[in-house]
Amino acid sequence: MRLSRYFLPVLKENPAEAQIVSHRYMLRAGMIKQQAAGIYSWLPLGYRVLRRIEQIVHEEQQKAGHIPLLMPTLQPADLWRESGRYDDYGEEMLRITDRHKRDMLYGPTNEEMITDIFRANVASYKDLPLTLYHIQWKFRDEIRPRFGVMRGREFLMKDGYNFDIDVDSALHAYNRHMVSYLKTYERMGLQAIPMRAASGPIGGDNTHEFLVLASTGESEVFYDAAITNLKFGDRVVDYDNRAECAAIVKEWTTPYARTDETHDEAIFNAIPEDRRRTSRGIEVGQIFFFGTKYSEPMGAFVTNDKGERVPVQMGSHGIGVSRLLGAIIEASHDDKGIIWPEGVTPFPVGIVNLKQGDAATDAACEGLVKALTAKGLEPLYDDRDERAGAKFATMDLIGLPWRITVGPRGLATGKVELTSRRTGESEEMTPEAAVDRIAQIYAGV
Ligand code: P5A
Repeated sequence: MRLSRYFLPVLKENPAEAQIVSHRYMLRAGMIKQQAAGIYSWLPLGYRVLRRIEQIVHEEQQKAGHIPLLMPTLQPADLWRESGRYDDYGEEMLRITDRHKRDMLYGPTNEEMITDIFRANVASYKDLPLTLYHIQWKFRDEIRPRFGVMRGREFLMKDGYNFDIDVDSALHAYNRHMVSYLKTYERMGLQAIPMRAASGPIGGDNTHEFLVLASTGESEVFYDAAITNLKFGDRVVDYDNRAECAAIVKEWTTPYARTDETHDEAIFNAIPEDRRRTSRGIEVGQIFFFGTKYSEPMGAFVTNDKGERVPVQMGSHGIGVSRLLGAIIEASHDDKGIIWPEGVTPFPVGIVNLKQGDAATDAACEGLVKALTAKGLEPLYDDRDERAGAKFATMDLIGLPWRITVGPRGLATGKVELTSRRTGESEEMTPEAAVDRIAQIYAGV
């Protein structure tokens, strides 16, 4: 992509309304534009990152055997009357009346709708286990939307729902979700710690939140420092293997880690003092097991192997897809801008032409664009007629993890410069070597 033809409306000044760094950088880097309190347009650069995050979520969900579908954003109120949540949900629910005076709502979550889909189509244990999920916009009329996409009113969520014949199978689905989430967040360059939490309006007793440690997080968290040493790495998981999934869950849930809602001072104080940590965290996901809370009142029953009709056991599992952009930036930035992890970067590499209009530098840049694109690594090429300083500042702000700088001085000896955004270290090499290095870096992502 040529920057001269792209739409990247960067801001020079710090927007006054942004209180935290991720919000500030998302506005300055031209990723989002606020349209109303807590409601944003996703400009091209932000949209690219959002799509990358979605793609990782899809890949990891499907590896776990979960099936994508798409439900609408608008829902009939009657479904929520069946579960009893229409009145309970309160002012966070955006209620709408259509032209026929039917009560509708903009879905804050989809437990009722998915239960309706299930009951209309599944009647036997033979069709279980089943986990369906979608990535769809939600609306919660938060009283204090703030911090940009972190606490929006309209936000993108991955929400998945498991249907199982008995409690053990449903707990396996819970474990499968925890395992797949650990892998998902690691691929985004994040450490998200599962913590015992409270279930709120979704229900059930068994629930974990996934928290990214950050001083700007809205939750207070307490944990044993030992948990921060755990890495998922490149384990290949057999998601049908209950013992294997349970063992991974045990590994991550044995060290103490809880939000303030479930924090227990006595257990916490039993951890050796040098490992006790109190911090703030950003909630990037939550998983729930709630059994028959929806299936029972909504009549989602199946016949079991004894021919009896039993309510299906359920859980639901969410990832804050749009919130993740903010969380990743909070966890990965410096005073010049964002530093995208390779897994989610909008472009794998930027190319800076130091002498636009010079035949040799232009040709070298075009050559790099071609070679990288041929390897599926579309670069962002800054071909604007701008000073080098301004080009570097833009690249630093938008945070591409790698930059190739092309100038007449280097080209005189056949070299370009490859720079890491994270370390700031640069290395001179031939354009071919730079392309190979970038390809090598992204081969493992
Ligand atoms: C699980 C999936 C649920 O809604 N029902 C379906 C369950 N869980 S949750 O914890 O309430 O939400 C899941 C994740 O969505 C993100 N999130 C938000 N992101 C941005 N702005 C908001 N206002 C907002 N509210 C929730 C969080 O990451 C949360 O973990």
